[in-house]
Amino acid sequence: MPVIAISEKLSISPQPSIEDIRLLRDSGFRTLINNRSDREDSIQPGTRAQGQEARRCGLSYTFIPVTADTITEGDVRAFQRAVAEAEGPVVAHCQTGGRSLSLYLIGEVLDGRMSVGEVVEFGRSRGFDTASAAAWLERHAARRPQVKGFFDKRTWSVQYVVSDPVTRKCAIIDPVLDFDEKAGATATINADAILDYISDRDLIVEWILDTHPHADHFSAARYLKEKTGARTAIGERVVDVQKLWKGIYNWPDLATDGSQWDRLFAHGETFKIGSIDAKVLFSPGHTLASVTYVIGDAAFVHDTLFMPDSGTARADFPGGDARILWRSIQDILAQPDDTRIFTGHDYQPDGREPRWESTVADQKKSNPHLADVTEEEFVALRTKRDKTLPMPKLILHALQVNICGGRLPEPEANGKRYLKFPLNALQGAAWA
Ligand SMILES: N[C@@H](CCC(=O)N[C@@H](CS)C(=O)NCC(=O)O)C(=O)O
Ligand SMILES: [Fe+2]
Repeated sequence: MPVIAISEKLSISPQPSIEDIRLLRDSGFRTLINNRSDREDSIQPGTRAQGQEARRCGLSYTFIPVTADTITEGDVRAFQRAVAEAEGPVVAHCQTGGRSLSLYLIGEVLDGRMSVGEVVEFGRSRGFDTASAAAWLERHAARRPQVKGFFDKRTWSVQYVVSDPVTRKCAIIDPVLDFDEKAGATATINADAILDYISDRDLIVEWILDTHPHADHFSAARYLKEKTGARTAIGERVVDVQKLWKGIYNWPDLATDGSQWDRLFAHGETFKIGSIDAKVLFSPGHTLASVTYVIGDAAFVHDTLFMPDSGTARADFPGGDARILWRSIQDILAQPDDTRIFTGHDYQPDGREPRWESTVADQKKSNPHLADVTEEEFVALRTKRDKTLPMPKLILHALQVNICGGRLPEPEANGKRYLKFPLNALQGAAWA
């Protein structure tokens, strides 16, 4: 039976017979991985008989069945983990060895150690047709949305257009409506830059998404809905934020059922941007309603994690909670290591250029609020730091607009719109 070495630790082979398993052991292999479902044909021994024989011969045995057409990234990661954790050398098989080879090669490309062209050549030189692995990788590349960030210097906010290169459909995330509190003036400079980008590229806006009701700027969701006709959405717990602030603003007419948005997303709900799958993670802690949008391989985490040199978001707004924020962050970090993380703010430490993209792996490795930090340590450091932070200068301006989905207050009889502020309603005065 031909056994072909494909890395220092891993070899592949076609289906071994029961007798072959002992021969594999005798030639030094310590682990056998079976990538074949049971009962594909009548002569394969099947996982039960194979497992028994492998164990009898002192080999570790792992069963990760896949079919060529339905391999998932989860299968690839499970295969990588099995090889990494196994005692080597390892031999993996399916019917011909082709599927085992595909699992290995796809993992190499996903981790950036090989290109798709190299995969094809690697297979050819070893007598395998790797067209299905190459096709898998091309499909996967199409699952990688294009992400354009727009930085607003005035509020250090990052707004996004996330698009599907195949269908040209896109979502806008966390757009900012400009506001100068000294002049009481609003403008649509940021939102219009987003609209220009969209029209230059012939994108079709499907969604206008907010990650949470922002406390430091107005949302431009309403304005952009009027311009594009796209649907607006936010996390369903926004109703709790509405109830909380309805009391603070003493605002009996405020509807607290989330009816200001076209859709309220629950934890785990899925939707699509063109052909790309998106899902919603409930990520409270910074606010009661915060969500993360995971779109293809990109997670829009807004005010949970900042760049790895900038720590995490504060948890001391009304409805905030450092321990709950910690748990939300752990859920984000449970995404695959190569997930792209797009933050909602960058406060430019030491005046460096604004940056907003990292990965789960970067965050785990170098965010000082997370790397080698326990839950208790995080809660302590977050609480201590939050005591030193003044309230955002626009919190009272912003919430009354953002709990209405970015609608400015209705004009009064003279045609002018007015904001309303409670006095002595918030903690955190400059002298407190
Ligand atoms: N100086 C800013 C502060 C804004 C602020 O508090 N940002 C929140 C996110 S909405 C935060 O988490 N800040 C973390 C920090 O400042 O360390 C303002 O007044 O707008
Ligand atoms: Fe925020």
